[in-house]
Amino acid sequence: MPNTDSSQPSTPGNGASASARFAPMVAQLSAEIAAARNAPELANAKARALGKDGALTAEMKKLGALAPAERSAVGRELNEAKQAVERAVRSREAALARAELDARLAQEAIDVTLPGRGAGTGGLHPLTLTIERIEAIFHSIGFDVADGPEIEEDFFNFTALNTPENHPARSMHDTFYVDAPDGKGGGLLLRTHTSPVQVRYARRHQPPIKVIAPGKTYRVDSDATHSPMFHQFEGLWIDEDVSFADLKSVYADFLRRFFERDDLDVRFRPSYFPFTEPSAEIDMRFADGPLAGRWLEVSGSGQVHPNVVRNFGLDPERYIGFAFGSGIERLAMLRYGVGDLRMFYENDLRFLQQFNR
Ligand code: 2U9
Repeated sequence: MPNTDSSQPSTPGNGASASARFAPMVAQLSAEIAAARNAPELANAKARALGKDGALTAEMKKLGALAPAERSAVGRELNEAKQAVERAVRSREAALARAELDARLAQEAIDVTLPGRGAGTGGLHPLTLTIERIEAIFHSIGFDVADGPEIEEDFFNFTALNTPENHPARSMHDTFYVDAPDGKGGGLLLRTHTSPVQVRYARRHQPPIKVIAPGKTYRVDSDATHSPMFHQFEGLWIDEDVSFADLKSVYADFLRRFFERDDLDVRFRPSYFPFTEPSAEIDMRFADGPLAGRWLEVSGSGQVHPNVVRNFGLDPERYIGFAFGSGIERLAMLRYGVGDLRMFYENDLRFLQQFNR
């Protein structure tokens, strides 16, 4: 194989046509030009031959001192020498450019035989998967799914839920308030629960009312088990003759289907919420597995307070309501065995991809 690496210096090829008088000089200059390894070296070699202080330029300057007859002969030979050197420069320029292109092509080569990277279709977030699962279960037993604004009016978030201004329970629901352009509060805030969705829904529908409201909620709270933005779903069931027994069977059935297991006990523990009376925490307990035997708090619940039923425009003497509220992150952590709530919000693909296989 001949050496085709044109970035390497080569022997001068075309100085030979210059006449004998300047042949050694042309050979020397052409060799320097051919030895240039890059553009700056080539520019230097060219300057040494043809520049202001170059070797051939010096010969040109000597022409004036010659006799007229000799001057034209030497001048012609000098011209030929100059052209020979210029050809050497152009030839080296072309070789360097070709070498640079070859190097780039080699470096940027694409191996078209490699397998493709795939379409990268993405997948649903584990909290979205959990919400879809909750919706499907409640939908299958006749519950409607509702949503509403995350920026709420004070009335729907608090007052309609039996939590008037200055009620001590408001301090447990500290949230983010929206400034109106006029500098006044405007009465808008980030909702602290999805209950306002059900208030809006109940004011537009007639009993029997069976609805769940999943979505984002906000509180001033941030640690390993609390995030200022989190998700919850709440359920509301209003009719003339529902009872705590109905609430318990619906919620226990939900838990068994959500966790896909039957070895699950449910208990109600007395509690307090301003919008329900009486109120209860719902605890559950697995018989088997790593969490076996431990009571785990999974929801709040209660009979909807008569004042709240009245705020729906309904007569609390005729209608009775039951409600529950559960944190979606908490249920997802228990179902998937996730130890830290913050993993849901960090967008680490190594975590997220595990839910879409
Ligand atoms: C209406 C009336 C009453 C919903 C309820 C709870 C109890 C409750 C918390 C559980 C964990 C919120 O995500 S959490 O921090 N919720 O304890 N929620 S009763 O009661 C309602 C809802 C709507 C109209």
